[in-house]
Amino acid sequence: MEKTFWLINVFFITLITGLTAQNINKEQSSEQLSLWYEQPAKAWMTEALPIGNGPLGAMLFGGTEIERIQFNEISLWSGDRMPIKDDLTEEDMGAHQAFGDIYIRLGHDFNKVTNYKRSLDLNTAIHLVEYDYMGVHYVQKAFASHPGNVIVVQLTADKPMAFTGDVWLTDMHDGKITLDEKNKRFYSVGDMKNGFEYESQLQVFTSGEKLKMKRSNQQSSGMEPVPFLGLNFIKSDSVTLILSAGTNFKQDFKSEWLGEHPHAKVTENVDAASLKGVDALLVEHLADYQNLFGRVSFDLGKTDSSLREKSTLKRLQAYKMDNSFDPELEALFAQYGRYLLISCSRPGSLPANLQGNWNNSNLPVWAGDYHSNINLEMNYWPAETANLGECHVPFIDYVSSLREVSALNTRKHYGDVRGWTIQTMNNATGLSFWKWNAPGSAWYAQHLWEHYAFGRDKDYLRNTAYPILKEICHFWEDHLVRRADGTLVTPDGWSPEQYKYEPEEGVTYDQEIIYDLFTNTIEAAEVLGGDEAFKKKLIGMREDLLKPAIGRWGQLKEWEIDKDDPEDHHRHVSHLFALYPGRQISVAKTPELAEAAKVSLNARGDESTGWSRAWKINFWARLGDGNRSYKLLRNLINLVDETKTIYGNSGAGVYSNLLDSHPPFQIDGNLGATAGYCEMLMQSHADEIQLLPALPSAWPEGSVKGLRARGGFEIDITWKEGKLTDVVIYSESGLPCKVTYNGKVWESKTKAGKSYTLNQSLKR
Ligand code: FUC
Repeated sequence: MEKTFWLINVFFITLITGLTAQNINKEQSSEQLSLWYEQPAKAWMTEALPIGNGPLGAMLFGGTEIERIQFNEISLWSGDRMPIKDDLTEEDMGAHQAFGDIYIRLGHDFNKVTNYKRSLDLNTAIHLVEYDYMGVHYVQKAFASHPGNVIVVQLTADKPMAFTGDVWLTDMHDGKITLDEKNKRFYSVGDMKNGFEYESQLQVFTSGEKLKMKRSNQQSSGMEPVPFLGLNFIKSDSVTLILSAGTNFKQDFKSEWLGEHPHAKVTENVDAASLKGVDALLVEHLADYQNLFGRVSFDLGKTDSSLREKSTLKRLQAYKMDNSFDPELEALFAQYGRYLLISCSRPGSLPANLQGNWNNSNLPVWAGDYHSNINLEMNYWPAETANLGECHVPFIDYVSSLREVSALNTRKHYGDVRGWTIQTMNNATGLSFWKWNAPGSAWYAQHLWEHYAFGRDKDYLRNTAYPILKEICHFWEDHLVRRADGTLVTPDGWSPEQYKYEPEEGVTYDQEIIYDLFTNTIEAAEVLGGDEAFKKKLIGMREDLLKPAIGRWGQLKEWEIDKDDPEDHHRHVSHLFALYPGRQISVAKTPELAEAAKVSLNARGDESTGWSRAWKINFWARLGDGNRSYKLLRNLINLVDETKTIYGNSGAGVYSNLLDSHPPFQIDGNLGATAGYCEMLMQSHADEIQLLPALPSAWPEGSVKGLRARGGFEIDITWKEGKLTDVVIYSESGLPCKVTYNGKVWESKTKAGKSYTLNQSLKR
């Protein structure tokens, strides 16, 4: 099926100068962009609300008797740092660790509290708790400042001397907690017995003078509100807390991952923030956060006002039970993924793990690790399209940091090969555990290329991305097997996580990811020039790779041998990598394979784990079926409270705090879903920008502003009655631009820094 495009010869372009990303989005109000609840959270996983600044993350409960603020630092890991043994165990790999909690005891009996509301405003990244108690109106405001690397909590009231209670800090390990009584600062200092040292400091400000230290004989476990060492305040006008935490983790294999003790840095953060004060910190926080968050807006339609007034929990219940039409909740969920990524992935720290940076356990499920066979990659699917390129950087830095250690591991396992790859479970220091995932590093490499494809920073491509792409190609040059007929296959592939089958040749998942790696590297070599021989070699090898093929029941084959079971509802759909996030299969260029992908997807079914549903939103968007994507989206915004691990289809969806349930909580489903919205509304993987490629009939009217397309473009799209009405394209890099909608094409040169309004040409 050839798509017939015709070139519009006459089109109208309005040049708007000076329109930049930063001033296009003030369109979704805080009201529309808030999660809110009528009761304090009881359960960490399903109810508490997350804030974070990249390195620090916290979950807030909004308690009135006791408030609990559970916090994390993204580099606090147990386990070993260095690949010391041949057969690593899960214990060697360790796990991401919980750090500690702040508790504030106010003793406001919730039964006597009125007008209670706790909320999280995605526009400002502020968590707010408000209520009335004994004639006093109480407000608790909390935010995580990225510029200051602190978490700030401020309690105020409309009457003086309203606060009497205790505050204390806990530690989830055997750290020592001390209190500098004079300066009202808590310290928790410890080490993980693996070389990693950590420290947190909590500065307390109260207005009353009657502050005293309180000791208890009971040891705090970090889970229960037992003050080991508390600070008691009496009749204070307000309570302000400033927390910072850090470790000596250094993202450098050569230094054995060890840097400075965090004491100086944490002290500096808390001192500087204390000096600044909450108001100045807030101004700084808003400028930083909104610069990222404010770039994109989603208007997917209006929710009925009677529904809009309800709490997030009630809306989720209505969405599930009454099949309510709630496009504002859907837009909120799209933005939540952006909020979460901004809050747990900032340059200078580790990437988002399985739970982003929100973890209350020292034995989190799957170690709270970096899973290479879908999860870590999915976390970063929205990074570029949802206009958060900066938030992609921690993943890229992480990949860079793995090179040497992974090359050692790879040679131990694969023998005499160049380059490197990884296993399925990975920690912060490149310790790899469980099944080898041979194409894992090539999948990571896709992200390095995509960061260039959207951002067009040639220096980055030359100095950071290309050397890594190239060395991963070297791994495949050495590891691929050439058959007698010249075909290149992987010798030992495994389609994740199909336990029934032993490793074998030419598994589709491997072949497609290698194809993607070679394609990206070839394009990178073209951009940079000067590596002709290598480029030619890759072109030849790509040609010889075993390609995706159609099986006996019309499915896209998962293995070379046609053994796919039509009753297989496995959550992984690895053989469709080429459809998304890859670009080898598309409706336009490979229609038969796209059709086969549909057959496979239909057989797999829509019901599966959280992340699997999110992936399927993206697949159907690439297949141009917006209604099916929408169905999957509804399947994902499915209120559940299941917290045990289930691999099948039950318990998957979202918790009342909108965090994705695998189950249990796993952040990939949130982030993959946000990527899905972007793919439904715009795609740019096929050398053109496709507008509204998979618009569902549930969103007849709306707009999306600030999405990012490959080639360095930012796009605003408006539609009515399911049809495009307005498009504005902002060119960041000045590359030529090709836009398509419904078979119509607009092509033009662009100038960097200019915006183009395509009014008539595409709409007719
Ligand atoms: C992969 C998936 C599981 C889970 C785990 C963290 O192994 O198959 O469903 O998401 O990663």
